[in-house]
Amino acid sequence: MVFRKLPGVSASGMGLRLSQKFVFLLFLSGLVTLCFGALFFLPDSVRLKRIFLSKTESQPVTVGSENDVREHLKKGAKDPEHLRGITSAKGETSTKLKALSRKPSVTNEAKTDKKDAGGEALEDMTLSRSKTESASKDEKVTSSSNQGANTDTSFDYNKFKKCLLKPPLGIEHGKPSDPQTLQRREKVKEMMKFAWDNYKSFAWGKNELRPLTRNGHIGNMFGGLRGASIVDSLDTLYIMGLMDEYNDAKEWVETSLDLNSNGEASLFEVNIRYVGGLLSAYYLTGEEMFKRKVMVLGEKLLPAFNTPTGIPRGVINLGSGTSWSWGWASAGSSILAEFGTLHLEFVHLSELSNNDIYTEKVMNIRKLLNKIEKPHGLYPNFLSPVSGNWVQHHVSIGGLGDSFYEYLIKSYLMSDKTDEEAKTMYYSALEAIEANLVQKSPGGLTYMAEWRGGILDHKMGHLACFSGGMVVIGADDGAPEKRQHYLDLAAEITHTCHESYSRSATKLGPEAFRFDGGAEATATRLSDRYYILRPEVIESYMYMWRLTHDPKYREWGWEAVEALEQHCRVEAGFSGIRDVYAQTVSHDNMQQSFFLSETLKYLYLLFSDDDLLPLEDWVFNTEAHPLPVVRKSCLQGEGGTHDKTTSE
Ligand code: DMJ
Repeated sequence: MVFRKLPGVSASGMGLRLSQKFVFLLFLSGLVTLCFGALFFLPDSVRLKRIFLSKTESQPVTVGSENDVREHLKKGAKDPEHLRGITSAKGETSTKLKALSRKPSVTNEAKTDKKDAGGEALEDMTLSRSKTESASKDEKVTSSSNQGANTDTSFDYNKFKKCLLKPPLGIEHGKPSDPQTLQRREKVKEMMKFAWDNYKSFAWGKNELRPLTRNGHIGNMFGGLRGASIVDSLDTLYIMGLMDEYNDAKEWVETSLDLNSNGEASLFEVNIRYVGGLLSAYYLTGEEMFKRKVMVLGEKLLPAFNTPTGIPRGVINLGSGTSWSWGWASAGSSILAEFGTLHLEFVHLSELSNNDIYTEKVMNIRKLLNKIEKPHGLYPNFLSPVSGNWVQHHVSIGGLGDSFYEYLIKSYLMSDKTDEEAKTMYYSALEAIEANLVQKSPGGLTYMAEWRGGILDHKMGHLACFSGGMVVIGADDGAPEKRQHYLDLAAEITHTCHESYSRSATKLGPEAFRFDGGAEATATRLSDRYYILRPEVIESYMYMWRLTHDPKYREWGWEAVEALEQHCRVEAGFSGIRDVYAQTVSHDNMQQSFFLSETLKYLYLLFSDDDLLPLEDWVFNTEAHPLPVVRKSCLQGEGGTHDKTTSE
């Protein structure tokens, strides 16, 4: 539009007539309104939108991506398919959570949305404050969102011990009688000591060890909490009888684990590693300090559930209690494997505190998942915590979905087989998985494909290899006529996962392997070739060994030990590798904390007798922290089901 000054006509300083100026201003304000309104329709990943609308509340956001947080952060720029705008791997360059996500103010959202959704948000906020004094100044709950969960810490540990069927550490700490197995077990113990000693020397108090550069890594998954490797190692050190190391770890937790952090944490990661690690340490040792710590931490996680549906968001600020969804998660959604992997720990938080709030939180998730319509009986990976609806139809037994299924069967087992709802949900989910995802390759390998709105992606992630173990621990409790079928399925999946290891040059398995374009259990993409000391394949060997005693599982476990020693052991610890198919490996400079809590623990159990943490009494959380079966009637009654034929 061109404005010209007309002779003899009064005009403004800009040379416009009043009416022209008015029309121009009208046009301008219309344009501004239009642009601002358009912001609401932009995907949440658009930076402009985050700048202008960063504090907006209940509007679902739209950010496309797949795979779980761990996977996103790990894959980082390596794999564009998995990533929109996230640049680092867990254990590699740090990623700023703020850049990934938006932060709705939970408090306001809870207030505004409760009526519509019938959620529990407001109830949470009106709970009385904690009656329990914190154990130390470190443990003072400073969060404004303190919801008064710590009500009663008078859990009777002695009674709990009497309700176990067997001594946790067996007759002789599970020492195998066969000399070769014993020697192998000793080797695993030496690996643990080596990994621990190096962590202690170079990264003490940090979250993980960087073994090449000999320093510590903090990362951004734990909201400012430190010592992830220490908390993750407590039970492994204890069951291996590494008592000096265990005592160092315990002392650090007591004196230096500061729970008053104010950072942004993954609810899932803090739960499985810190809550799980502290719970196990308490149940195994009876040290009250672990219980006090875990109660304080558990309470700090509660505000994440203050959403219209009660489905927690993925990220929580441990100080303020503010929570929000991962920036990469589709449409502000929560992730199935994250909100579906809280049940075991939260039930135990209720047990220890005598406060049902934790159980209520996870039962509410269960209720919603049970009720919601499922495409072909399958559970998609993304769910809106605002509407309670699925956001995308991507189903996977690997990243994003995995431990949700694991926690269904384990909830049943941990309830002393009383949680019928979990049982029904697990076996129906497994039926749907078998009907839609389980495939046989041309070469005869059974695998679990991924499902995208009805279309199969013939890929199996390393993470999905836990499912051999999951299927075998549930084999006995399904329909009797299916028992053998489940045993066979578990064996076939474990065999496929072993193939993914044995077909590589290093005899370690890639992050993901495919069954298309001529591939059979091998990675076809460069970005899928790495191995980060993951436990899932070894986890399945351990369960398969316990439930079948087929010696091949111990042999396969030993192959993994040799490969780890040859390719992952470096001068100052263990490191992941970038390409399992390369003859000469390149290390990623990260000793993951789950290597100490899971990989080495499962190997140690594989070479131990079955009475070390007997499966009748213990269920492992998804980070391999053992949690006891809850025998309600025994705990509430006289107690005492202890098998007297065995000794402590
Ligand atoms: C662990 O942190 C847990 O096992 C989790 O469930 C997924 N995988 C990593 C290790 O691979």
